[in-house]
Amino acid sequence: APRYDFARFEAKWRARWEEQKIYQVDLRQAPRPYYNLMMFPYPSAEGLHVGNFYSYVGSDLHGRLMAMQGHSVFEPIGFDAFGIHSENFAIKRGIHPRILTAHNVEHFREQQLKRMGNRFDWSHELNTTDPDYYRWTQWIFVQLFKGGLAERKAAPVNWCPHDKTVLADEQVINGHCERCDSIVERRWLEQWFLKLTNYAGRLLDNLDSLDWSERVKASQRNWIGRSQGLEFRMEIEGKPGSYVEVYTTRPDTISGMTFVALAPHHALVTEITAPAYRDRVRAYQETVNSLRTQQEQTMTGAFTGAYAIHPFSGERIPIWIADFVLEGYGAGAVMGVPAHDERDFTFARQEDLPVRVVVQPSSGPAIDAATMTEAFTQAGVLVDSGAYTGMSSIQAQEAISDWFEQRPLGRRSVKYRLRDWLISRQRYWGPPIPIIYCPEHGAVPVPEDQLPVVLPDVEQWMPTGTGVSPLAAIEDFVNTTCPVCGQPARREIDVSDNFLDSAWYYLRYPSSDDQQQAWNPEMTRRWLPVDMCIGGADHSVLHLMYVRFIAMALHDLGLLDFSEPFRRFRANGTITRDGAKISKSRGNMINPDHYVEHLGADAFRMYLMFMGPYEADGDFSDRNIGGVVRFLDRVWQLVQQHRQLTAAQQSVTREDRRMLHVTIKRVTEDLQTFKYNTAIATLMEYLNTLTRRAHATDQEIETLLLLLAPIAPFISEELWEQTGHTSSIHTAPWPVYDPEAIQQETFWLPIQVDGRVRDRIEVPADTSEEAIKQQAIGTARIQRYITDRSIQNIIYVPGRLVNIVTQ
Ligand code: ANZ
Repeated sequence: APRYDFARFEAKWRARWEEQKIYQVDLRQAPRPYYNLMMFPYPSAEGLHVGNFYSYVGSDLHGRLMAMQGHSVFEPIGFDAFGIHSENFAIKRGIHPRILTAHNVEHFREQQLKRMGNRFDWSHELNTTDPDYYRWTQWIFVQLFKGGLAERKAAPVNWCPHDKTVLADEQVINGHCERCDSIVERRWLEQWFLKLTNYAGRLLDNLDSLDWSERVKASQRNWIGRSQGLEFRMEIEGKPGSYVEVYTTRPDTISGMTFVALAPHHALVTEITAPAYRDRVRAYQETVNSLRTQQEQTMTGAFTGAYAIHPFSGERIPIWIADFVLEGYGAGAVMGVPAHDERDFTFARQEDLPVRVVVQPSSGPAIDAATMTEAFTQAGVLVDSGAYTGMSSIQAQEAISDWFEQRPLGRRSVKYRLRDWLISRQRYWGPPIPIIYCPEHGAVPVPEDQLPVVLPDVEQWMPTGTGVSPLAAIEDFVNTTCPVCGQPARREIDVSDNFLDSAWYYLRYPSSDDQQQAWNPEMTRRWLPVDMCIGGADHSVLHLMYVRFIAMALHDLGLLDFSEPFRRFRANGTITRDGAKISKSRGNMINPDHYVEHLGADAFRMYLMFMGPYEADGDFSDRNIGGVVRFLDRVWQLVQQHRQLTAAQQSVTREDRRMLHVTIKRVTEDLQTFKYNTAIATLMEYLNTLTRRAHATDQEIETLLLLLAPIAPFISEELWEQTGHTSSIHTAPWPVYDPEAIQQETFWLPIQVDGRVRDRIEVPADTSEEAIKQQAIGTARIQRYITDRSIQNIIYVPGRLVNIVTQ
């Protein structure tokens, strides 16, 4: 028989599905809404990569299963087409991002997404660069601004001195420019921030009750970085009324403080620096504008000539400025305890500052300041700490915190490492931030009926090299009037971060054709929150944090009923090659189109899902892809042979029936729990079982096709039609197993002694002949008949009877 001609049938079904719109749901009527979301792609690189494919196919398997199980599944897709990814790609090609993006979107949609066999509902396609979309991105910004959640302040940006451009944080790899590897500097600019930190506590606490992959929740907890400590102030020598405030998580180590360090640009620096140190401090502040790389072990700093007064001992403690102290964290200042903090230890050794041990391990050898080579950072027992000597670290932390709170010179406080979200980008390819600056009225949001602020279509779109957005040069754009007073005013020239576009797209899909509002309340009530979102774990902390934050903020502003966007989230594994992440720079790219072209979408889908557990990371190799191709061919052959059979030739045993139902059960449960690889293995075994038999039944063939449908949607659809079905397999109901059929079958056997029935036994269907004979002679009743006779023979007629012949 001829082999399965995937190219012909995949083309046939793509066209048919599109024409019959079988993947479009009527959003207003659908009886059992189920929103199956996948992360929309950046249409930036050469095309979808194998990681996108892997994620999308796995998500589609879920959507298809839910649909066959009776849900009205909405599976939309779109393009996250603004931002640095698209713009950098445009820079590399020297093509205007508008032209290149449109071209890429076309390629992604027609050549890739439509071929992969996902049940996308294209009638709700989104593109974030579409003014109909970013109008609402801007509208959201205005709502946040009005709600006090958008704020403008001076902040450092990453500046690449070689490329002469501002970089997004994601483009700074260990302090170096992602593109040219120069050390990134920082520059100060007025920037817009969204107040993510207002939500730190809720973003953290809600995680406990979210049905999300644990690995994502763990990353988010870590990124939010809650810590509990003491904030306290110390007097500055010779400056009554001036204090330096520090934050510590180890108040028990306070007697070991030998210096104080401020962030280099701390507000106190100018005030406290002694005249003799001013030049050196100023020079240091300038050099420190180069960001340190994370691997760098050396730290830099400068002495201010000023001293703080130790709150317990009254000693003079030198105040330094140092680059390891972060500006925006805690109080932007630390008490330096070299003996018990690694960074402080490194800094003290370098600057020759004293090391004073005040915590000793509760068991084992004591620490000696003169010989220690690294800080002792664990809890222990206090020494040389006045009234606190002898306490455990835990006791001392409480007692010392109490001491400060009673004065009051300090308070216990909770800090989060999470920062506010800097959304200003001094770039071209994004939605202009909808703000107008009026000399009289300050920053005024663009009135909502004037949105969108359209991104001007200009020739000079490349980064300018001045650190200022290319939009600054466009007079028509910049010059406007104040919405409040009508006087001349200037527009904001920065665009917003690409992550803002993707922080709300899921809200827009169901309402994609609504021109009046960002999301239609009725659609939103019916379809949201998203039932299942599946995507890469690499988005654990940026995208997936922002999406939660925006939902919470919109909820608090009264614009959404819910505050968590996704009921469930599952992270698919990351595909690697020889353990390394796949990337263009490593030259280990895998071209999914090649496989689709040569082996078919079904085979590639099935192979990707067969490689390993869907949620686990794993290496890609196409070594075993031939096995999947052969499997599909054998399914094809089996069905071709089956079509020759007459109904009379079909028969099943109890065991055949049991296998059928066991297969349904296993495949269903594995698909539901994302064990796609074992579901496929079960189907492979089942195919072997069927091919070994002379004749499979219609029901067995149908079930095989139904179970295969989510994984290999094309071949299953074609064979479904060939076996006489007139409507799509993808709208057919999912098979349900019969719990009774999967029980091990048993049967009753009459036992004769010399041809007369004397007893009956119940035995499992697969019991061996020997075991049956043993059981037959062992029953109490049979024993009575045979005790005084000798057994000449035991005859077993399979499934019918046992006859014991005596002498
Ligand atoms: C003194 C001390 C002694 C500290 C000791 C630790 C161990 P987390 O857990 O991350 O919150 N710190 C405080 N503010 C800082 C800033 N702006 N930049 C850099 N480091 C800062 O860490 C809190 C600890 O980090 C604080 O506790 C402080 O050092 C440091 F044996 O204070 B500790």
